[in-house]
Amino acid sequence: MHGIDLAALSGPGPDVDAIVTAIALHGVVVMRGQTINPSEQLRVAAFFGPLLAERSRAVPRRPEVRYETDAGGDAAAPRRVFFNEQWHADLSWADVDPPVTMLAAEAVERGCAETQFADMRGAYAALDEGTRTRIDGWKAVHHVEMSRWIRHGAPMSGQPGWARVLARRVRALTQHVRLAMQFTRRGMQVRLPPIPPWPGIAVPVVQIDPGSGDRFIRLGDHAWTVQGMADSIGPRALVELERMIIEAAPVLHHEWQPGDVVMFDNRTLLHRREPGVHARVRRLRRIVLWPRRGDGLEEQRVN
Ligand SMILES: O=C(O)CCC(=O)C(=O)O
Ligand SMILES: [Fe+2]
Repeated sequence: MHGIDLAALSGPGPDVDAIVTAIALHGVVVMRGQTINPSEQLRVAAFFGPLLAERSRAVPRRPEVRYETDAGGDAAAPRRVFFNEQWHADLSWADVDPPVTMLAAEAVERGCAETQFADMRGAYAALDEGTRTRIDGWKAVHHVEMSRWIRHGAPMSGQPGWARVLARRVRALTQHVRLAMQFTRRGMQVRLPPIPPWPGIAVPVVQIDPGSGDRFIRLGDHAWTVQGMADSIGPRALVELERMIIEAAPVLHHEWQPGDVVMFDNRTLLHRREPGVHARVRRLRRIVLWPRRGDGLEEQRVN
């Protein structure tokens, strides 16, 4: 999108509305040449709706802004970014769907990992009638810890899966309490990261985009099984369906340039960091928007 100077925005208005419309229409909006620091990014993001507090990797004193940092070629990078390299929707395991994510390039070297977006409306449109009928009525079960265990458990650590799931859950609860105290003390209005119910929330695999009326596929790395299927069948069926859907989906490759701010529809797209590219400096700041109460998006999720 041209002609938008995010730092100059003073509040909700025509520019914010134009960006919202463009996201609904195109899925991804790229605004180049922006100069916004973390505070400005936060101020501008808040014009679009409530913000989510991050549990980890937050900017100091700015818990709504999370850093995705690559120092360039450091040995820990492949492991740290592993989950960002899987096709996912941010917080698809939450009880409501965050509608939009904003990524701002703070420092990006030429040749650093792209961010890739897969259009799930296009994916549904490309499915054959047989598959559409087969998945009609499917609900995928999304849970951030369960999916990491079931999908990726073995290669990630020697610890038994259940111990890691439990440890992550205790950590999430502790962080929740710490953030709640922090915000209450400062009188801030921010959504705390939700704690997902066990063993996940059931999310319809085929959904209708309220804006366009198009059907789209809702899956991604946080989904780990299909509700009602045996554990010996569900996880495999889901991964196979997802592979097919990604193959069918139109994919946008975003190469980062300094000054880029990207906002995308976190419901009708999946995204990932380009896998296997870790050699270059890359620092992005992420802000996740939360639905406004009563704007219809909270009713979107049918469990
Ligand atoms: O680093 C990227 O390209 C994507 C990061 C991401 O998916 C996230 O922070 O949720
Ligand atoms: Fe993400």
